[in-house]
Amino acid sequence: MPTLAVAGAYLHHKTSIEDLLRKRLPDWTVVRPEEDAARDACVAVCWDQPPDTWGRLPAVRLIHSIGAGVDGLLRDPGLPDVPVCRVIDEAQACRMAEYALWGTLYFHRGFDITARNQRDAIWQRPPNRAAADVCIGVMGLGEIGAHIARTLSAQRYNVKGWSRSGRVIEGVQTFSGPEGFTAFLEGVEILICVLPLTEETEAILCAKLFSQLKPGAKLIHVGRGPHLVEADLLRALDAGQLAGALVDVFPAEPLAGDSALWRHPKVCVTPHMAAVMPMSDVVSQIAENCERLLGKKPLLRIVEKSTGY
Ligand code: NDP
Ligand code: OXD
Repeated sequence: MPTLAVAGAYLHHKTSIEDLLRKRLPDWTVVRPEEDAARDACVAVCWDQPPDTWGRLPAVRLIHSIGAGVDGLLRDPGLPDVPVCRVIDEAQACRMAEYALWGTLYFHRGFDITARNQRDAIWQRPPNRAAADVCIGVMGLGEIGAHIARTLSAQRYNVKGWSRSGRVIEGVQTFSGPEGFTAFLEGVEILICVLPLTEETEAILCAKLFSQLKPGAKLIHVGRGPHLVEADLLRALDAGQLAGALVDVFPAEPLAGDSALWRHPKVCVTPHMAAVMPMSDVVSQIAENCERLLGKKPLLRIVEKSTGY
């Protein structure tokens, strides 16, 4: 019987992924790395795996992320040199687009302002502008970012997008690489970060970037915590350079109770909830790759380790 080991936390899911994998792969033994049988595991299914994971899995031939982002795997210094696959899920991209649309409307239609005003019983209508007059910048145009850009463009927002290699998306003005970055940021009023975390993108949401946006811009951050320099964000908000931020991801999750972000009047914090993938989709993608590994067929959704995503 082939063996699969599940290492780390289950992301947001309460259902046991082990039970679902056992049901979907009845011919496999599903264990945790702490169990003796893990020494035979040819597949590791991971999210936030503990540092001692790899020593317990000497036979691993495929590492499968439970989530879309793989920074937690690729940044693991002990990661074995075997293929890493991830999950790419249409339902997740749709949910991310819903969150981005909600955040965009929250800022564009001034719900952030009316929520603050309500506390002081202030009756004041925020400006009511056409979507086409609002410039949105989407950083990252991959499986999720491209879906967000298309969704906002379909709502008539003026959408710009930025990627590494350059992507063409109908109705979206696209830019690429460091050379296209300044032109991308120019005039952006709502910036949405949906980048993967890599050496190039770490700390990209910093004072220099904020100063290149339209004054009073807003940030929607659904990428990864270390993209954002928190102190720069707080300074930009306090100085009025930025007028608001919706932040879903943090360097350490859950966000500590004493973080200034919880209490800042211009920050809306959400608990890494922009998109929770249906666990059935996650399990069926992992199972398919397990079967491919045994059948010596090409694996699906392999991560390009050299680019870091
Ligand atoms: P993809 O790998 O499909 O796409 C990544 C995009 O980012 C690509 O367009 C890529 O460019 C671009 N990119 C990468 N590096 C750079 C760079 N240095 N400069 C400019 N552009 C760059 O990722 P997904 O769309 O599937 O996911 C993106 C991220 O979203 C995940 O890595 C994760 O961090 C986050 N996420 C957050 C969730 C949440 O609930 N908050 C849920 C799911 C994901 P190119 O097209 O040229 O390759
Ligand atoms: C993620 C996910 O990568 O939820 O954040 O899949």
